[in-house]
Amino acid sequence: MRSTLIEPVSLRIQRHARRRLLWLVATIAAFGCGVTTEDSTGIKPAARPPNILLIIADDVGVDQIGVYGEGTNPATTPNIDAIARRGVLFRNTWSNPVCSSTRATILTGRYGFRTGVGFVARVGEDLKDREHTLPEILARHPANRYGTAAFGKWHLNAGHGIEIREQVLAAPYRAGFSFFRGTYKNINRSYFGWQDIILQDRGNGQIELSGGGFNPEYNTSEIVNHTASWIHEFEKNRPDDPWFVWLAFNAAHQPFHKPPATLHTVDLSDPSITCKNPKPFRTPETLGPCYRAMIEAMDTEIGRLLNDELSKETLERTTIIFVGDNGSVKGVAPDSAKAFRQKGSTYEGGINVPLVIAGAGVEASGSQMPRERSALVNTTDLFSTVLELAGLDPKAVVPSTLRASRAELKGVKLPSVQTQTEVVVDSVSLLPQLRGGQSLGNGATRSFAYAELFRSGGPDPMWPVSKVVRDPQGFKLMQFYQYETQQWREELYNLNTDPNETTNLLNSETASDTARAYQRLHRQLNAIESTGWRPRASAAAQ
Ligand SMILES: [Ca+2]
Repeated sequence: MRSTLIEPVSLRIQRHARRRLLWLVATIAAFGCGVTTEDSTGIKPAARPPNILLIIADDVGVDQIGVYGEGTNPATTPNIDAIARRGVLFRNTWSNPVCSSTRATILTGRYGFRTGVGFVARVGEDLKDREHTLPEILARHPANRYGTAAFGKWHLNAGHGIEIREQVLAAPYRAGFSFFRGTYKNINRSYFGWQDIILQDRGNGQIELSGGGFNPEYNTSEIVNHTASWIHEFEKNRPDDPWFVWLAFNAAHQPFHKPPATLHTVDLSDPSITCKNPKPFRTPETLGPCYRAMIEAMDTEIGRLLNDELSKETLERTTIIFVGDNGSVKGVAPDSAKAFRQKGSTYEGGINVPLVIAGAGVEASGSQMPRERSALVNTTDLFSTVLELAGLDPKAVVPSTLRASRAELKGVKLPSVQTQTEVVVDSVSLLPQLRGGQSLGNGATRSFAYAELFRSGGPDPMWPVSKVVRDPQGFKLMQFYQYETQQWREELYNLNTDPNETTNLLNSETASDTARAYQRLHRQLNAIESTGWRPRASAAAQ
């Protein structure tokens, strides 16, 4: 790196002490239930668990991924399409409408109202140390301790101020990763000049923080370079252990730009295509090509990682998960009426994200088409799915209570969003659906999906506070918080007959089955909230 803003600094953070304590708690709980240690782990001793490569795309909805066949002008994504064709494509996956809150659901398996992350991470509304996360649990795998690393965009935490910089930047470590390299939040300046932070676990609670200079290499490619390097190094040092890699591309979040020409096939020669940031609204004709080129560049680099960087042997031992963190960006929708129904909204354009899973532990498709699942999925479900892929029983390995205490950040007040200490996990494993041929595998599937956006502060039409629930029959109930009245306004749609959500069924005389669906969904929302919903909207109204 040409400049270094952050000198290497060693921090002493008490994550390891916490891990030991949690593992002790889990073990005691298992013995308390009268089961053997072996049963309590849910381990299949003979099988080495797979590596898990979790790829997260930023601001890429189903409309941009070719294999989904939903967009009128998708990006060119042959490598993501190929992952789907090898494995399983989930048609009805809901994330939350923005980055941080979805990422928190994956890491914890819990809805945002439990973790307090309902919007873009802000102080007090970000991932707390008290949560139990995927990398923490995998790293203490009783049979094969996973190596854990995160690359690319973090953006699960907030915080600012020189005095706390090191602690803030160490957030990926506090969340359980032993290695991190990438940006703490979004790229501010350029994909060709981005702050490159490195965290390295040195053991005994010591973490080294370095880097921080502006890396001039193309971000999308560098993230893959760093991922590949870490995997190669890990496999050399710990050849018998699996790894869990959180590969969170900054792409295709703004700043919009023209990627290196070798990484995409989009013609960006028209001088009107400026790819200029910001305000991507109402200009899909000039930003759309850049956006699609950025997605294609990401796809190209995913292909390079899988086909060139990872050995065949490694690939065979790896489960690949590709998921979007929220819908496509506003302003690139071909239909301008949808411009405000994409990222940031709880309409389908904001929360229906791509999810494809293939590789180790996933039954091969056996045809040129992916096995497609229409079952409802929440991004929370990836939590239990990953644990079960690793041979772990979530019920046995997730502690029943949150941490009683957490490391405080000096100088930052972190208000408690909720006071519950019981860990409620909102995660349904997809493992049965990764097997079982073309027919739906056995196993529990969701009777509803849920998404939300909440935040403190006043009304903002760009980010409406809302919560939504849908059922497998296609009925979707939306509630929007009205600041003036402090009441919730409702809309009801039938996604099967009205996928664009144009006809609010509550505006007219409803058929009896619609009325029943409304009552059912209403009860469902109440049931979810009764398990601990803290009405952040009331905070928002303050
Ligand atoms: Ca995002």
